[in-house]
Amino acid sequence: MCDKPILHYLNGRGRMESIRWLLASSGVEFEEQFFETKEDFEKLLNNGDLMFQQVPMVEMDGMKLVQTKAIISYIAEKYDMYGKDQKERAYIDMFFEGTYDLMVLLLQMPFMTEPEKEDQRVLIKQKTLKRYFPVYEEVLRKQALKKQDYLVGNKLSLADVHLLETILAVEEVHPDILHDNNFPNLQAFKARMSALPTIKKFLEPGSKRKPVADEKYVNTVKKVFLS
Ligand SMILES: N[C@@H](CCC(=O)N[C@@H](CS)C(=O)NCC(=O)O)C(=O)O
Repeated sequence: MCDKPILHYLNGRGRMESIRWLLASSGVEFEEQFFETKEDFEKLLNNGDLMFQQVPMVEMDGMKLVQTKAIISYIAEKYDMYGKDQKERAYIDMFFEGTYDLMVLLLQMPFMTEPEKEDQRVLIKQKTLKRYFPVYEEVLRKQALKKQDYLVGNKLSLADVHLLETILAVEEVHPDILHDNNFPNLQAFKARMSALPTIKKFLEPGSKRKPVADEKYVNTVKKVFLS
């Protein structure tokens, strides 16, 4: 019997990647069971393991957890990444939802046609610069005045982990976005966060972090879910 969480998904980012980030940042080791074919996915379905016939699914603590945000909340709570009280948790949720909305735009991109991808690139830049990054820059600026390194309280939380994941994902599309647009606090945050031992390890080659979706992955997703 395996005590580590077991993550059931494809061998790619998708909705599972933020769960991988959160576990890894919390210093929690996990196993992964990938499926590559429609038949593999159907096996899980036929076993009745997927409450809504969807993944991600995470086996932990005797449960088969589904629904990404429910899984993330459970893990954040369990590993003390969810603030010290209800108010901190409300802010963590708001910050997380903001970066999650931006991340959805990024996750959609590999599945688009080339002209659609170009439009999406523009949309991501516009939303990043006008809506999302200024919020986090300002929060971090105020936190820095109080000598606090994180978005909420003075402790690493889900909000920080997901912000770093999102910054790195946006940079894959717009590499100079932080530097060219005067986000000094986000730049400092990125450097600090990337140096935390658990995160540093996750960022190193050979970790369970997944690469940006390539054509092979896109085809696998289509084969498994859309054929
Ligand atoms: N609300 C769910 C959505 C999950 C979802 O759409 N999963 C996709 C794969 S990323 C899936 O299982 N699709 C198959 C289907 O919906 O039949 C969540 O956030 O976990």
